[in-house]
Amino acid sequence: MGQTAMSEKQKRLHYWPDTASLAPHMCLIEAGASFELVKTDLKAYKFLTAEYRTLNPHMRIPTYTEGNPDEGGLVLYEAAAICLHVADTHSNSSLMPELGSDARALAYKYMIYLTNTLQAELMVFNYAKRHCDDESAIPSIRAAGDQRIGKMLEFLDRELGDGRTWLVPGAAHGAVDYYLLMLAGWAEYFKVSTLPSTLSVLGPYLKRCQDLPAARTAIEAEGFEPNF
Ligand SMILES: N[C@@H](CCC(=O)N[C@@H](CS)C(=O)NCC(=O)O)C(=O)O
Repeated sequence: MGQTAMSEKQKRLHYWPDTASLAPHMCLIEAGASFELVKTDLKAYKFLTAEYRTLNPHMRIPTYTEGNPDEGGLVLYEAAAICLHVADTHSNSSLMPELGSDARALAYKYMIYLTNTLQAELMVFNYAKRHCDDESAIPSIRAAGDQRIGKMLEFLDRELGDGRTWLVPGAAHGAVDYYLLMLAGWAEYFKVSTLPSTLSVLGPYLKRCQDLPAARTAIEAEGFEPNF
């Protein structure tokens, strides 16, 4: 009796436009969830209050909560974990293929590939100064990252080149497509030398992802210019 039903718990997503909160934001919209968007400018916020640190010790965006964090409510960070949790709690959505299916296994493969490779590399590229003691090393770190990001985007272009509509062959669009749209948007914004939009299959695929109603709605709500 004491427990609030999951559907009644207030959901909140701490976001900043066009950052790692974008895929969770699109997944929440796709799932039809009702949630509050909390704009959280870390540059200003981290010096102003310790409140956010209690939610996310890494002081990163995004953080997602369900219910009151002070009363044992769920506090979740890591963008991919939020996307997968939203899929799990909205199993009537097509965010992830059916549990136990081959398609579901492939969706895990792509989600983990994206977080472990493309996202990690984009972070090093963007925050190169955090990866060296000597500032003169920054251009070389970025140049190596640029090459590696290009190879990853070309790999994804080849994967999509077999005629599939969405990243998981034969499946509906879902969380992995929103995740790739988010990461490719950063690559485009960072002006890497292999721009995702210029790749023959990946480019049109990204446009297709961006045209999905949940993507359009999230981009409009966050108020940034679409990357594709
Ligand atoms: N692995 C984390 C990374 C989150 C992350 O680094 N977010 C960036 C925005 S895209 C951030 O908060 N950066 C602020 C900083 O690193 O100071 C995730 O996927 O949620």
